[in-house]
Amino acid sequence: MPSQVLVLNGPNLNLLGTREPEIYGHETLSDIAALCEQAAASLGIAVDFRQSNSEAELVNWIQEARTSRAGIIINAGALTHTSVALLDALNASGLPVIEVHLSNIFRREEFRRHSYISLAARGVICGLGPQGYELALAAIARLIAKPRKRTASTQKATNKKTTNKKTTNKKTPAKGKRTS
Ligand code: CA2
Repeated sequence: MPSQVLVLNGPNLNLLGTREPEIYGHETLSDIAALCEQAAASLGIAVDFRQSNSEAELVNWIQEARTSRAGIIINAGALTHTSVALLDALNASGLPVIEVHLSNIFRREEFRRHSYISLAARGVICGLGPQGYELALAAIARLIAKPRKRTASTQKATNKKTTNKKTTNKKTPAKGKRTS
């Protein structure tokens, strides 16, 4: 069975394609869902694409994903800038998370520049419209296939631990006994 990725969309994203096309484009959320299905199929993964206007429902879905999904892609809408509950749920999931925004949140109002979601995300894609979801899927497919790479510092810490273990495993000679 292919790995399944949860693609979550937050408040008001169900309105896509109906208003503010100069910011969010003309595609509807159903168009983006279809794009994701197509992209996922070509990457050999599956998507579970959802939208909710309720923060609680989004938190519940993230909690459920912990045991049944391989990763999460999230456009939390306006909750991006307010929700510690979503941040905590994402961190608790232990899953790789990619954050997506249709618009470039850094070219807009000041309050959109801060994201709680980013603190849980392995990567953030914004300003590329629906293509951002495709890119996020490609990125998460690689993260799923290849678990987290060790950085030079984590590798150094592991080496140190191994060396310490070897040293402490050495039998200490009993008092007064010679070892050679
Ligand atoms: O750019 C994005 O994807 C956002 O997550 C969209 C959110 C916004 O609050 C974030 O700052 C950036 C808003 C989604 C509302 O979408 C609408 C679409 C059409 C008409 C009205 C709202």
